[in-house]
Amino acid sequence: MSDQFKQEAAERAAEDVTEGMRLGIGTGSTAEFFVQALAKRVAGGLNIVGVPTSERTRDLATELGIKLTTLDEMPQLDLTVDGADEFDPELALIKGGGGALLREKIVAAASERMIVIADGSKEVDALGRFPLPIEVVPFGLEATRRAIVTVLSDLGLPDVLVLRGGASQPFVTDGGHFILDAHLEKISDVKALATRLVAIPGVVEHGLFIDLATKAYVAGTDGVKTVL
Ligand code: ABF
Repeated sequence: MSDQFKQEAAERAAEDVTEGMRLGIGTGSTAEFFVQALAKRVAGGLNIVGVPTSERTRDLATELGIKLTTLDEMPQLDLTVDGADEFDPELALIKGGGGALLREKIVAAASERMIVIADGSKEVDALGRFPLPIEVVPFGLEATRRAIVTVLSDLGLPDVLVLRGGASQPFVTDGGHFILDAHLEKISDVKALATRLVAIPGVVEHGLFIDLATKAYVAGTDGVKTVL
């Protein structure tokens, strides 16, 4: 069922793509449905160029015949379409469950608009039930972890940080970094947390996307609703 909803949201977003668009293309299972829907429109004659947010998306889009470029070639984009792990009523997001948060955020920030595509299970009143991914450089991992714990304690949040993949075989991002997943339950002040995290030298990025998404297509049993 969830797959069907993801596909419906993705197909709705593909309808918003217009001729000549410069498009950021997201990562994850919902974004893959978007790539498939977009590929159908491209096969039908739509002319667009895409910037993928991960190697995985690059491979799929290439395979399906979507013309791609890089942000260096095309540093300003019209629209990014991407999934999310959670979104709140203000369209603040948690992303990065798939490990592509850094490229996803760079691409979204380079885009004039961002559409989130999701099934209804991602909609929450307050972010935090989904563990917040924090991308860190491998050098000085323990020092960075401690600095993050201090920030979480200062903000009254639980300080449970889990190295993705485990210590013996950590997950490595497309950028060569590690991810610490923070189990926070409920983030009361999203902006304060974001500001404090980016100030830590070993933190490359975090999965809080604030003031980036401009619209969400959310699919459920009642069809696809638009959140603005
Ligand atoms: C990407 O894919 C990520 O930022 C997010 O972690 C994940 C959502 O996954 P899915 O669409 O598979 O639920 O958008």
